[in-house]
Amino acid sequence: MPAQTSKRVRNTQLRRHFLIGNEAHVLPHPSFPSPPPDGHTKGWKVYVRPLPNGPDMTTWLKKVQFKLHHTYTDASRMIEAPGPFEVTETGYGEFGVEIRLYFAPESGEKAVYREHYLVLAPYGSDEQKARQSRENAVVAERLETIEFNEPTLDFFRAMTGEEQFTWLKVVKKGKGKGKKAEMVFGSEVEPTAQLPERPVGGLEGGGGGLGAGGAWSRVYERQVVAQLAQSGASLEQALEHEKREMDSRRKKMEELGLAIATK
Ligand code: SLL
Repeated sequence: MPAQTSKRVRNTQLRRHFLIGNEAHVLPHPSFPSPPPDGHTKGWKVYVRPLPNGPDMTTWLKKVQFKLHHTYTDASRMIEAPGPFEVTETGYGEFGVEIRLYFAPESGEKAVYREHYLVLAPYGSDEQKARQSRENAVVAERLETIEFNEPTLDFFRAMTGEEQFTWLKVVKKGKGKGKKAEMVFGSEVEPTAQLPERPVGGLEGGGGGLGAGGAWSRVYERQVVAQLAQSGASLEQALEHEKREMDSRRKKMEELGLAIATK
């Protein structure tokens, strides 16, 4: 474990949401070399990404190792901050990408492991599949959460600081002579470390995934969870969702003053 640089903040938990996923396209595709390598039918990108409008990921995430299928040369790919934390490749088959997340040294936390099974073929309902084929784009991503329990003081300071949102700011030109340019948030939506309750911006139809310019929300999260469950890609996600649903149902019942006998 990396050296711990400051004492820990008791009874405190820091949480960050982020995305792990992949996009995939049938070759030939403008983002990939043509002609493709022999036998390669798909171009794809696997990634670890911040939520749109979320705090800077590199406050806590310093490098990401993506371990590809052994049929790839240099199967182990290390991506250092500032990223983007992604690997772009071509190939013919799906496999589980092993992902290791390495944290900021001041966190005193050791690396954690995640897996993302590449999804290269259209999935979901018939309409969703048709849309993915029509647009030649499959996106399979999920919301991930990382928790830091009793963080070190240094890490706590970094994770609660304003600077994490600087990356969302854009330069706004001052109006009139002599007026200074200032840094403002580029979006109409306040930046937040929480999940937005509703989609931010457009989100037409399902199945296409979030994409680069999209937005995340609890509403969308539920759509994705349903999709994943349907495609059988992640039973665990569905269970998580169910658990949250159960908790909120329980809360509602409690609010209604109903006694629940559980143990
Ligand atoms: C499958 N069990 O057959 C999987 C294996 C392997 C993917 C998938 C190789 C790329 C290369 C490639 O696409 N490997 O030749 O560099 O579906």
